Amino acid sequence: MIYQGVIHRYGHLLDLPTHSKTISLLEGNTPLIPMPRLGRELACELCVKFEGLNPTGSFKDRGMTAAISEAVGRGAETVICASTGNTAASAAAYAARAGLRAIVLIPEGKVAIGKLAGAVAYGAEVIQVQGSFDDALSLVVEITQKTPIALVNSINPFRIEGQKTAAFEICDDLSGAPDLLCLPVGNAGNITSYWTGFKQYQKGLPQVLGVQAAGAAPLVLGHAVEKPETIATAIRIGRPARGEQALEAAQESNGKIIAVSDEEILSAQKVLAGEGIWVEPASAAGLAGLIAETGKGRRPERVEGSLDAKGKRVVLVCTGHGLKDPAIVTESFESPKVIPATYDALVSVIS
Ligand code: AN7
Repeated sequence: MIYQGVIHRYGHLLDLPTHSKTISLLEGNTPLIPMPRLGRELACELCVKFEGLNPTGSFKDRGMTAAISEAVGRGAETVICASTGNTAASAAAYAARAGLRAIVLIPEGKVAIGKLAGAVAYGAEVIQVQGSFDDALSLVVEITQKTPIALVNSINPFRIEGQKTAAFEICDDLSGAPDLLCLPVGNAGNITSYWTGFKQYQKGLPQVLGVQAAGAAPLVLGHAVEKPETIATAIRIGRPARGEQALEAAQESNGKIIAVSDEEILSAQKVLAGEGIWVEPASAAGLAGLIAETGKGRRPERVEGSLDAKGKRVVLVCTGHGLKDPAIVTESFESPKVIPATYDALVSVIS
């Protein structure tokens, strides 16, 4: 049968109201890519769930199809979200598909260009807020309490329902849950969705390693971060809406939530690119966390109580495509060489 998106495939497992009217861009069905070379280095059986291959380039599309389907089915005319970028692009695309007005609030100057461009291209009204994602989210919550505008951040329960489908796909592809799941944590909707999905699907439960950026690690510090900072702008979030549920997922799964530095994130991004998988910085946090926990260079303080991945089936969730944030790469490499259009010049420049 032709693939028709996550609601068509897994709708019977999603708690969506009967008034929902499916709006889909055939999101989901993303590949679980084996990583044999990197797996050998880390002494585990490693795969990447490449969520950057969704229609708007991130995992957000799984939840957005559900949230927009519900909103349009109940007659909403306008949707709104706060976003570090990917939610904005996804909301904009699905709202366009549904014929809804989309308003997206982003932290001024802190959204990667591929995400901002996406939101604009899909026709959203983009508003920059002089503040953080957390400030923007507070504004969005307030306006949706006072007006009929529909909120499509992951506070919206249908977002979580849709995002559970990634856990279902992994279990279907592996004929069971992996032993360990590593993923970045920002507002904590995704870790909540995976854990809910694995528990519901009953094909086994992974340990969950949630990874925050050190400059935006409220769940590791145990308190909100007023001024979050990280080059991984997707997870530059100081007050995660579903923080409690993220901590529960880590605890119930016998996993943990850790923080990694921006250097570790960028280095993990390079490692993945060296295997042919280009992801945005936030999406490399899962690998950075796995390396910090189990790699040869693991930090001494992590040896005690660190997760053991040896010989285990490990899935890295790579949440967004590298094309979302080209600047992080192009700013750090030298411009490609320029040569005259002659054979001799080519030979001399490559030898
Ligand atoms: C690539 O788009 O919060 O822990 O507003 O874009 O569910 O928040 C993005 C988050 C990981 C963290 N990886 O997921 C937004 C937004 C990427 C992301 C996360 C995000 P959550």
